Amino acid sequence: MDTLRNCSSRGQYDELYRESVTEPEKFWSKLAKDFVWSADWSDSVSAFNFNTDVGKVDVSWFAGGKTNIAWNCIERNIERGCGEQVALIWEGNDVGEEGTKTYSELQADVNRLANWLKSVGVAKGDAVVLYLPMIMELPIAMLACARIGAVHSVVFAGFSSEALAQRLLGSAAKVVLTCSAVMRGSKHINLKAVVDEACDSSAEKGHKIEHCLCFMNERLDVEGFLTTSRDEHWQQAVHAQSMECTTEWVDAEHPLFMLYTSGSTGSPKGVLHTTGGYMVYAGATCASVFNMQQGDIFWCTADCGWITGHTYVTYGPLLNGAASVVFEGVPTHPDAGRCWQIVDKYNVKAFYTAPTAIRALQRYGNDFVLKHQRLSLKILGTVGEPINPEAWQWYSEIVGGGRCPIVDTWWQTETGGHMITPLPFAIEQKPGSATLPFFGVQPVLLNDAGEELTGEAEGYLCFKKPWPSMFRTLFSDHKRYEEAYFSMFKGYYFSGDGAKRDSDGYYWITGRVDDVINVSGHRIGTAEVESALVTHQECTEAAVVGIDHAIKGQSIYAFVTLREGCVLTEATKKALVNCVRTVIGPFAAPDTIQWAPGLPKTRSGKIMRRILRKIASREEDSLGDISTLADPSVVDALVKERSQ
Ligand code: 6R9
Repeated sequence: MDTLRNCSSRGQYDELYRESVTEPEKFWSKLAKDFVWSADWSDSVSAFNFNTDVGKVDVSWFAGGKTNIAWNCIERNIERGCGEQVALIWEGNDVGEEGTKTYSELQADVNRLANWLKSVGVAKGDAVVLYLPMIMELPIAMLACARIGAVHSVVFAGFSSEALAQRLLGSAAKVVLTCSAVMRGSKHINLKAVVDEACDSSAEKGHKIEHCLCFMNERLDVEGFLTTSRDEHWQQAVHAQSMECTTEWVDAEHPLFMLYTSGSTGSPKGVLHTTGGYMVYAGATCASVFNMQQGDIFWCTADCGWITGHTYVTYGPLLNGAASVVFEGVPTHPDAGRCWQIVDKYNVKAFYTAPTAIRALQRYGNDFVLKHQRLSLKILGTVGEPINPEAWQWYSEIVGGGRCPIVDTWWQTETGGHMITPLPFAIEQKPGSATLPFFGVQPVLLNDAGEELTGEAEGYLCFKKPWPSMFRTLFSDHKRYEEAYFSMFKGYYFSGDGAKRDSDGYYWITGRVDDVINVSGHRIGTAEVESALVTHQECTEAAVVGIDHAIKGQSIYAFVTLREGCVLTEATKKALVNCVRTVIGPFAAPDTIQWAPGLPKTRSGKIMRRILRKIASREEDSLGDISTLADPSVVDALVKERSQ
């Protein structure tokens, strides 16, 4: 890993990159050897097939090798003499709420919880659902699953009970881990009630949750949170367990976790990641992109409910022996200086957040930043959506004081780790560009005909070769995996994003080319929001699009058609928004709801969202070709309706 950490010039990057793509086996095995394996992998480091004409899409890395990622995150550091070093730093919602865990303490907690999981029958390969806020028990629970070879499925604690129920069913988990309640900003959220509803709903559909372990949030007065016979009090149950737990050494290709994400069609997809390749890549990207060294203080503001939290709150930092900040609150509570106060409090070296947070904080003005020192900061990172150059400049000049490189990291739930990103001290940055591929990553831009474009170009962002942390399948739906990602361009993984390459070979992500909306860095499928809207009894049809939003990047604009005789009153709009909050969660709520006397459809009945996007963005002057519409007059009707 030191070779990666020491890469500090463009020449060194070019050289290492060349080696990574010409001799990937050598390159990746060298890095993998930094970790502890109980059995070596066989001769070939990786094997793959991306083309369904040739057979099943299949990817493997380090096959034959055996390892355990929890061991590599914990014992490997303890054996290096870092047991007393801090592994997790917890900062609560309110100022003054705080806590830490050393690597040795983490080991004890992980083992106790792993033993509890075993005591209720969780075995290697079983799924466990985690519905937890950002408290240290969340990374601890992930590691406890990994310790025994169980597969964690973290569900972001902002999802509704229906969305949680869907994921409980989807993963076939029998055990769920949660927390009594939590504060987010000034909002009190009763998580346990959400879990109860979800378990009941899942039981109605024939899937019974047998055990629910509930962490008692002692900061909040939640009486009677143990409501059913499946419930157990976390602290009491876990305290009774032994601190010793046998590590389950698993095959490199043993599933580590699944994580649901939104696609352009259908229900959310259970992206499945395996152990060995994910571990090596999470460790390598952290070492490189955040220049992470043992003992560093690293803060990624993402929630562990998303992939960014998996790789850059939990696994990556611990694999590098760093201390990872777990922040329960929001950046504007109690005021917009909270992040910089935390940076100073813990001497954070690298800070990693989403452009939406940067834009939101920028709006509060510079004073909130400038009243804190921020001298410990060396690297600033962004992820989740394209960053506009104004926000980039503000981040660089005001937050970073002009001293910190900005790493604009492009990647996805599916990719497991950074794919296109600057290395902080080796690659010159350009505001708004994710710059160049990470080691071993070979992006290609394709045109509509599936031809590779060379030089300066714009096209579909695809990958022809696998990288270690690539997802291996969609949980129990390999066919959908092939159809959703490998059928559009035979022989390529298609990311769903468009990108441009400039004359320096730098990549500029232009955003999703499918129907996925990116609100505040959260991926939301149009189909999911539409099916939530039509759960309202008066709503017969809905079509949603994303439109530009100054802070959130995109916001959701919904067109709805109601039953004959029904009127879209303010109350109905509210009720429709509530349907989305209930089915998905508050973060997916549309900002605008417009009545649609009809929707622009092709003769085959496909909604043309391109046209709706133009109408919603008030750009009807540039509608383009509407001749394929079954009824072109709906366009005028929608424009008229919008202006009312
Ligand atoms: C890690 C994560 C993935 C989608 C991706 C793209 C967008 C992420 C970006 C970016 C431009 C960046 N995206 N990082 N767009 N520049 N630096 O966010 O995963 O939630 O799966 O979202 O986010 O559109 O396809 P995920």
